[in-house]
Amino acid sequence: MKRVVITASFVIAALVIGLGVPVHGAAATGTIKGHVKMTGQVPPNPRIRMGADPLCAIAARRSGTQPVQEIVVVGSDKGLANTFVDLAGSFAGAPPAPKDPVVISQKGCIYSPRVVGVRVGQPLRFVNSDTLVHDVHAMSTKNEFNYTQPKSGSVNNYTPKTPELMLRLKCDVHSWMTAYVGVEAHPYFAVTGADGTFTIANVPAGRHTIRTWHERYGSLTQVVTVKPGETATVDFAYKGTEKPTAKLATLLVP
Ligand SMILES: [Cu+2]
Repeated sequence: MKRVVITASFVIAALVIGLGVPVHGAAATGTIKGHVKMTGQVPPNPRIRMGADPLCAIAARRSGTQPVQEIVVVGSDKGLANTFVDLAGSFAGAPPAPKDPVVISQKGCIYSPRVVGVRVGQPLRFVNSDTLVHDVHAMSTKNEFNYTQPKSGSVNNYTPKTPELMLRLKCDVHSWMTAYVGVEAHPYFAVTGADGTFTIANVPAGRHTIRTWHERYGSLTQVVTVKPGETATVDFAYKGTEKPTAKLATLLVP
């Protein structure tokens, strides 16, 4: 009799576990596509004066264009580039962080990309592509590092330990150099491209809070419902009159 009870318990346990596993794994996720727009007047970006380091000034002259702080970059159809987009909340079943590093280069004394996302546990790689010294410094108490990169080809890796929105980088040699890194515990994030569009794939089906972050205009939030195997569309619009929050003000470049 005892054996029968134990066997029955196993069967019930197996059924319960089985019910928790999606039958059609791929179909239990969907895609979010969106467009971030700047509907107001587009302000000019500040020019970067690189005279403090003649080697940077020479590199900039060689590039043939006057370098600017690419704070508000608007493409066709008023799409706002360099906007970080992510889902709020935690996702226990998310796939593990990729092993491939997210690379931030320093070329012509400018960080590229300016806005990027990385997973906790995924390497962030800094590469010096200039023939002069840079110093990558995290303005952070959650993910602290400071790497002096003395020459062309210098490489350092840092693996973030804690989620952080947003981690600001600055160069201790060149005050104008700025980049922002969204450090995420899950993979559901993106950065808008030159046309302001973004795609977040393989999102678990359900209702999610989706939010944006822009270095000048701050955050916008919406709720989106993702259906299995379908694409949900979310559009955001900044007016251009948004006041930077206190935290944003401390991040803004001079
Ligand atoms: Cu530098």
